[in-house]
Amino acid sequence: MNIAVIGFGNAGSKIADRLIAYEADTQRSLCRFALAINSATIDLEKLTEIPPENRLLIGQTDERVKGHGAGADPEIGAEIARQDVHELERALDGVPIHAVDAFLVIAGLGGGTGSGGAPVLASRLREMYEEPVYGLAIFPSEDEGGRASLNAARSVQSFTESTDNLIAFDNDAWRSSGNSLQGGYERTNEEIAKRIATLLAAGEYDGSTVSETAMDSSDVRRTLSTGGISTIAYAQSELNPHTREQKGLLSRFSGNGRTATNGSGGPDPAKKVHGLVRKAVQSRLTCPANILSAERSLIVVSGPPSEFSQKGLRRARQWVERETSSAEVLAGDDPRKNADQLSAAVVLSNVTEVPRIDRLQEQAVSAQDNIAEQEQSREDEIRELITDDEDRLDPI
Ligand SMILES: Nc1nc2c(ncn2[C@@H]2O[C@H](COP(=O)(O)OP(=O)(O)OP(=O)(O)O)[C@@H](O)[C@H]2O)c(=O)[nH]1
Ligand SMILES: [Mg+2]
Repeated sequence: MNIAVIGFGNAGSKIADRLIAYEADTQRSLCRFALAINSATIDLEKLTEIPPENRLLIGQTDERVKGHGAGADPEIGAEIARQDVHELERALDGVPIHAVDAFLVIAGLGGGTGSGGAPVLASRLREMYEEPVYGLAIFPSEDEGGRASLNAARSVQSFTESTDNLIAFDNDAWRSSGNSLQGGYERTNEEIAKRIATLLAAGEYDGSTVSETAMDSSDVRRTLSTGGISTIAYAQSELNPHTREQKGLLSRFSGNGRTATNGSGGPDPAKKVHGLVRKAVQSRLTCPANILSAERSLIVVSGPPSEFSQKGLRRARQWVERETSSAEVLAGDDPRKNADQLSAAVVLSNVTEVPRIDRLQEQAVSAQDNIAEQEQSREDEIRELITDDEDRLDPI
């Protein structure tokens, strides 16, 4: 499908930027419009793909913000989104709505601007347009502390209600050890972009011969129309590693590099497709969840048509149906003649057992209690400090 992507806050904008880069790298056609919204000037300047005229700074006239962010306060994030709603609407004037099948609003939920603002924007989009509005929510990792959990647990309520489907990504499950946070995020954002692009770009062909089991973007819409929260499984396999290793550079010039797989003792294509889908579902999901709780699922197998197998796809579909006990599992191919990988994305839609959300809520409740307690005791301490011991003095 073709989408209008909107990144809200710093994480949201960076991931939208990365998605556009990934789309270009893999010659997909996905984002027909991109917008980055933030309350921090400096973060907007760092983007590389979204053009400057599509970067919107909000909250400039708000005393508490003034170009420096919402300070991890989602109330401020929501307020400035409401205050600047006309600027938001004006920025959306550029959306080529006839060419767009859906909106995707992306935000990290641990801070203020994205967690507060993204649900406000999503609600407005649903009022303004007929097209579905999907969200991509990034949960903070546990070591970011109570305030981030509190923001996320509150935001996930309004973000789920304001979207047609909220795709979840848990930073906690994807934390990389031993690397700088920034380096870690770059890799993580690439992984997010891969999964979103493989899933949502299905149905927009690059001119390859259309396979018989080609995915239609209406299948993606149908699967995501459940509402609730979704998670994405993904796996990829490089094409012809065997042939490449053996022939090295020569294969590039002999012209038979890629097509050699099937005829030259490579794995049976049906097995390969089926195996890849299994591997996807058994590896790390964007947000860990009990796959048995999914309402609907959809499998996209993306790569050169020569690697596809109807039999493999059918078996994979049956396997996912059994594993997830989803009432409905759709499956299709996404032909990309120039791809150097075969990849599979499986979206598990409306999963209702997501341990990370329960944990976020627990942390949020205790953070909220702590914050209230600390505020009270600080007030008491200030009063004690500025009043004399036996209360003999009066303030002026
Ligand atoms: N995956 C990923 N997560 C990120 C990235 N940057 C930040 N985060 C997460 O997103 C959350 C929100 O951070 P930001 O997006 O910087 O916050 P903001 O929406 O700009 O809000 P304020 O800075 O408070 O105005 C953090 O708590 C992190 O969990 C990123 O590049 N990738
Ligand atoms: Mg920020």
